Amino acid sequence: MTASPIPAPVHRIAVIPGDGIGTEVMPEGLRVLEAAASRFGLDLRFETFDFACWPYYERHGAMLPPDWQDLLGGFDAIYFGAVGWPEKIPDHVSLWGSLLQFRRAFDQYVNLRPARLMPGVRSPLVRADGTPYAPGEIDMLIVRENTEGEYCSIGGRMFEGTERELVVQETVMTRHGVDRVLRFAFERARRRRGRLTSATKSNGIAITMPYWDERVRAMAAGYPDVAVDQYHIDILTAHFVQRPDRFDVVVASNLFGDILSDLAPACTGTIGIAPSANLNPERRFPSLFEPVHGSAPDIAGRGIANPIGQIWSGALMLDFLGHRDAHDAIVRAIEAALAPGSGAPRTPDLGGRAGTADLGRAIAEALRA
Ligand code: GGG
Repeated sequence: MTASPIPAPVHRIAVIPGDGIGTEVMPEGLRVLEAAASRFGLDLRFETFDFACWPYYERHGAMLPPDWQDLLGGFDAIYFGAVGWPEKIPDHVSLWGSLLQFRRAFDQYVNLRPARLMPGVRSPLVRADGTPYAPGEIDMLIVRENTEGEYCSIGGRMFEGTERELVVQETVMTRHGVDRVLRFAFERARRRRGRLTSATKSNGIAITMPYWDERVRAMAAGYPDVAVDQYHIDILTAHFVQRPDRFDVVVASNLFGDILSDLAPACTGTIGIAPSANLNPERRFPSLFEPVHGSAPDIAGRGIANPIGQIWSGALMLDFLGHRDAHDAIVRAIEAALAPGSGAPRTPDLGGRAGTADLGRAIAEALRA
């Protein structure tokens, strides 16, 4: 008797392209995920939703339907493009009406944002002696706290339109919230090169930030194998530019993590390739995977956006779903397409003139090869 093959586990994935170039890079992300599914025998079931974008807002007066939590809560993962179309909706309305709701409701408290200098991509930075960085020499992982901190939206306005106009907004840090993201970052540092850098501004923001610093020191006691640096955010941004190769895992609050995770991929050539994973590490809720870049209204509609941030985010999603081999193969396919002399098309941010779909197709082909 021959044993029947064990069926691949089904992964249900909610697809939300969103706004602007999100709708252009998403098809390339899906193209590569489908190529990975066929190569590794994965059963990925995609369902696309048309909310979390300005056309939906124009029709319904809200970014999301009232039952969005029920709709999305049963998926294994959410694959997201970009949100924001300031010409139509104020950015804080679109962001708070969609992405930030997902992060909070699904307790995606870790935002993981790798930045690595890839072969064939030129860093705008050079060493003090003028030599360029080689591929892999800049390789950091930004761990951004993703559900509290400066993004709490607690506050308000008074006496609007008068001379007494007043606005106030709070930062909230909880011991539970800070410790869990720090623990995640220390664990990652232990599995990488054993160095963790923490960013605050505790001389100026003298209540919440020293608290974060204290929790870093308390957590460090349990990780004697991890070397810890603590910097003020201002000088840290200077070090990112002057010595980006010094950093391994960098952990920061919601706002500082957001800023550093745009700066880090800029140090590695282009934000167009930067991926991110909004994780609920306990897997009680779906995690969300999206490029670091936003909807980029300045280039939207021209078909020239770099799809690699979206594609690499798909690789992070497969890794989180238990398919490390598929993740590694996608990253290798990205590297093969980018490699000097590969002949693969390059989008304008990479110095070429190719379109989004040209590069997406080249990566899908490299994955099949
Ligand atoms: N794909 C990411 C995206 O659309 N980002 C828009 C944005 O402004 N995000 C701010 C944030 O991540 O806090």
